[in-house]
Amino acid sequence: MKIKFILPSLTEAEDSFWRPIKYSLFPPLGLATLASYVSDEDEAEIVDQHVEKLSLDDEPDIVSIQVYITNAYRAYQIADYYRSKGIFVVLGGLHVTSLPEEASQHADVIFLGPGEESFPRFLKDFKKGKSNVEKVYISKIRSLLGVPPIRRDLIKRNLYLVPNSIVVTRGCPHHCDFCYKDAFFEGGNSFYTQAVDDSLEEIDRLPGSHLYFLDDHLLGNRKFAKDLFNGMKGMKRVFQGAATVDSILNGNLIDLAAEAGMRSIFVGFESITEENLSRCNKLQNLNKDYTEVINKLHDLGIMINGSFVFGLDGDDPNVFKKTVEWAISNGITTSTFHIATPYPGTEFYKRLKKEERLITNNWDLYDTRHVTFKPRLMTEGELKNGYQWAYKEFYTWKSIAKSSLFHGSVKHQIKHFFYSSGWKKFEAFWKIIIEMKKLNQATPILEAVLSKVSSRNNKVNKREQRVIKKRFAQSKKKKLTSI
Ligand code: B12
Ligand code: SF4
Repeated sequence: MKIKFILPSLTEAEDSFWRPIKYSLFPPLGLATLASYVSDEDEAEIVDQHVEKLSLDDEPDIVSIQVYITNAYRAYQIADYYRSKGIFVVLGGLHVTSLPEEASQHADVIFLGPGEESFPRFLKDFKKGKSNVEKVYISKIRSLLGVPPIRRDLIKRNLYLVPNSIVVTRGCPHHCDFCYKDAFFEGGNSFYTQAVDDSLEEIDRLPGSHLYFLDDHLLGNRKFAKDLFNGMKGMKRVFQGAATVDSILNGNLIDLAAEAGMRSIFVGFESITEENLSRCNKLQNLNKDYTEVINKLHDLGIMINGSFVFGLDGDDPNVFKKTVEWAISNGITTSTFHIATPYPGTEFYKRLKKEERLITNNWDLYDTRHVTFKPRLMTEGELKNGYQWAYKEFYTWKSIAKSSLFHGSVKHQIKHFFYSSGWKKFEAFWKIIIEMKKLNQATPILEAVLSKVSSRNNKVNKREQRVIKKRFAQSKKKKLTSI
């Protein structure tokens, strides 16, 4: 029996916003996880349409497709095509879980929630004969204990800049109202981890030194994270990951992460206005001193990728300038800006729907680059233009240089400059490497940029710190009424 796993590319792959490098970063770990349940006598193949051509003239026994909101229409087209040839098609992933009725029109079977328990259950039923197969498989048991190692042998490493991406947890302990996670993990445990020893073994199996943890919140379970980082000491790894503001401030976990090799971190600041944070239930950021977070990370030589959302109900047209200035003046290395996007299934979506503020249900536009609802304190045009301006402004050479100079040590300044400009300013270079299918040969450059900087040299001067702290306190305290 042959099972073909497909990650369809998002619709944007054909328009002018397409950035090949962004979609050549990570291999499809979800599908490689599912493939680990395919028995030795059966054949499995993974095709990631973002980085390779998808041929449709084959006849596998099962086609298994991962559906995100932004690739949903393409996923349905592929599914419809295979089904028209009489091939058995199964669909799963975040969008299927959010909108099962929509997805089920394009599939023989759909899966709701994570697949570690439901997918092997389905394979067993399928082997007994198609009549034994259910229409909908709902994830019942949520655990990563005893799961087989993911099928990295099916990943074409040369097509990715970060072939060593890894996930050692699922979900997150928090409940932000715009996030996919509560809807996806509904009806069961929504945050759980691997056994530390399994994670360490998985890390050991990965060649090279660079790792990227794709976990929503790597510091979310403190005991697990502590044991993981202690176990990683001496493994000579450099790594990137994500964590929340409160977990960075709380205790010395982040110091342990740095000792284990953490060199860059994705932090969901989301908004510099308290009002917004409390409205979207981002309680883990409320009343937290962002400047302290930044200083702590920079002192440890950890670069920051700050995530910011625009268009929340407390945002007026001043939000773009304020946020960009804040990010630059705090030495944030890279910023990911998003237009607030109400994913179906989230509390945010339900609220906007009730308030009749949704303006489209074209899922292609739910990519955090388009406006899909009526903002409260600005027009749709102001939101879209402000978002585009923010990206442009943050990544001008002048801004990159200014932000780099925030750091006390020359080495950190240089690293910041190369990391930030490499990400946004060398599109042509990346395109050539991608076309040559040699992307993994650029990974050592990334490893060099992520090399350690000494914390002793990395302190910004005291006066500068005081100014930043004061400026931020003023902007964060601003109430909605006074904006
Ligand atoms: C890595 C990542 C990316 C990578 C994608 C790399 C890749 N090749 O997959 C990049 C950087 C390209 C990316 C881009 C974007 N991303 Co992204 N990304 C993620 C991230 C951080 C991790 C994904 C991951 O590997 N998870 C770990 C694996 C093990 O889990 P999984 O993939 O979900 O698979 C499991 C289940 O879903 C299920 N499953 C999945 N498919 C199937 C199929 C079948 C048949 C079955 C049985 C089960 C099943 O079983 C798997 C095992 O449990 C997630 C956040 C997250 N935690 O999921 C966001 C996330 C998926 N991204 C998101 C978004 C919005 C985007 C962008 C639109 C953002 C943007 N503005 O550009 C783009 C568009 C992506 C696209 N292709 O459409 C949202 C999706 C929201 C939604 N409702 O769909 C998420 C959830 C982030 C968030 N919190 O909002 N992303
Ligand atoms: S902290 Fe991040 S992953 Fe966790 S619920 Fe909030 S947005 Fe989602």
